[in-house]
Amino acid sequence: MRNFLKIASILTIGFFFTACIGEGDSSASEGFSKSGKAGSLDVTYSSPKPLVVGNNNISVKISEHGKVVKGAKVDFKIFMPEMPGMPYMEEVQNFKSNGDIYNGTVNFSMGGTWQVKVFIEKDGKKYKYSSSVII
Ligand SMILES: [Cu+2]
Repeated sequence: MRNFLKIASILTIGFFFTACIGEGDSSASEGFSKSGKAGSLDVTYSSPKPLVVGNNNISVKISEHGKVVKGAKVDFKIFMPEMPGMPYMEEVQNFKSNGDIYNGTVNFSMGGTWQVKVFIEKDGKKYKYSSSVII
């Protein structure tokens, strides 16, 4: 019985560990950060604080083959599908370029799961990064 519990707890810890890595969350830091691919681009979006209902300062960092991508057009879109008693909601922000990152303020108007799309235009090419967050 003792061995079984030991194995079960090791498996549980292992599962959470894998889940975190798989999601691309950096749970170790206090803020929020998530990353993934948009074609050949690596995209990370983050906030110095955990995301909340209301305004959030969000930064997007883009790199290609390890090199920071500057001067791209970055649109940050969030949306929540229609639900019983709630219409479809969306917000799109054009993020301003600020050195190596792109910044914007995003307002999550309610709690729940929001879909996130980052549209990037670089050298006439279009890229899209899809993600989601739970507020
Ligand atoms: Cu909703």
